[in-house]
Amino acid sequence: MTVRIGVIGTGAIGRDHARRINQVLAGGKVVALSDVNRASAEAVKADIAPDATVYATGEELIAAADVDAVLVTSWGATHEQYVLTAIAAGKPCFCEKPLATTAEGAKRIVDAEVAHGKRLVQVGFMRRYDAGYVALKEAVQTQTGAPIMVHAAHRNPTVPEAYTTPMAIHDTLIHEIDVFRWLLDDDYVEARVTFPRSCARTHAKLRDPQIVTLKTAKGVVINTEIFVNCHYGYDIQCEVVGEDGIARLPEPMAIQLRLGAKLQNAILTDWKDRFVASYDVELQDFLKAAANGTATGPTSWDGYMAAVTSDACVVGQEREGEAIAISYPARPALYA
Ligand code: NAI
Ligand code: NAD
Ligand code: ISE
Repeated sequence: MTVRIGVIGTGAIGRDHARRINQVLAGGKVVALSDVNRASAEAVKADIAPDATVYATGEELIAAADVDAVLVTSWGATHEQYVLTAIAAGKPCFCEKPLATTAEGAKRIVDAEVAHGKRLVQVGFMRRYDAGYVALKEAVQTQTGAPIMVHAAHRNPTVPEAYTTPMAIHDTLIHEIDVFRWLLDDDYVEARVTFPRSCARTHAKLRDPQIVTLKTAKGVVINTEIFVNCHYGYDIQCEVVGEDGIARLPEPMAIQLRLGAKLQNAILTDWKDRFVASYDVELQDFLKAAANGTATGPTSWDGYMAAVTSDACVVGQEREGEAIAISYPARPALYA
């Protein structure tokens, strides 16, 4: 079966996901596009999906009879309305992170999916599909002994002026928030934020870098540096310290050069390249489940837990150095 896909939001990642579906993966075809900037949807139609219909609104796209499943890749603040509309239409929906920009919004999605009675939503937490993180989880479960600490870093070379201090959490750290819950099979109880002096390359509305410390229910402490004007590259680091040893996330494959009296490995500069394979695998997983009218992978509940944790971290930014408690309701049976 070919799953007929509608894409809402055809910017950087919407375009890239449309390319994946039409040119890389099996079992799907982009038949519908929508973007508030209609020219962007028209450009994706011209370049990638010539047979697709361009709709004026995401709601019309979701309602279209020939759309079997939906990709929500518009700006974060618009995700909730489209995911709720897709659930109401009973159509599988892949939603880029964040599932919603507030915990209340994410909870409304959880409640709607639970009321529907069957999974329809997959959240775009692609790191769970990264071969490096999968190998790291295996090593943590079988070799290093019970985890005690995690040291991590999420570094972007640069960000635009519109990227402000809370976005370091909602937009960037959210990947670590999700992947460490999954990696450690644990939940968070406390968050704390510390700001070193800001780097020279940042702007007035962004304190960069920041250090976020999360504590889990099992007592693991995770320190993550978020540095989004690090200049030198796109760099994701992670080291898990266990009772018996330490496991480290592998570096992306790179040719080693002996050149000009230096031993060198190139460092990537773009998230699109760093996680290219994971995006392929997550969307292939989505197509497979959508063909059966359901969803798999990261759940609405994972999106909700990420939102609850993000909100606590943002409070932590406002109350530097203070421990902010994280609490959440019981997990519904649908996500057991
Ligand atoms: P973008 O700004 O390049 O693209 C967003 C597009 O959505 C724009 O074309 C915009 O016109 C459109 N749009 C905005 N509101 C809309 C609405 N109500 N209806 C239809 N279209 C709308 O942004 P980008 O970088 O593609 O990010 C999109 C989403 O993807 C965000 O949620 C972001 O967090 C997520 N993302 C995830 C990444 C990952 O590693 N998983 C990487 C980059 C982005
Ligand atoms: P972008 O700005 O390049 O694209 C967003 C697009 O959405 C734009 O074309 C915009 O016109 C459109 N849009 C905005 N509101 C819309 C609406 N209401 N209806 C339809 N279209 C709308 O942004 P992006 O970098 O592609 O990011 C988009 C989403 O993807 C964000 O949620 C972001 O967090 C997520 N993202 C995820 C990753 C990842 O690694 N998983 C990486 C980048 C972005
Ligand atoms: C972007 O939206 C992503 O999701 C990238 O994976 C992340 O590294 C970046 O900081 C975000 O802005």
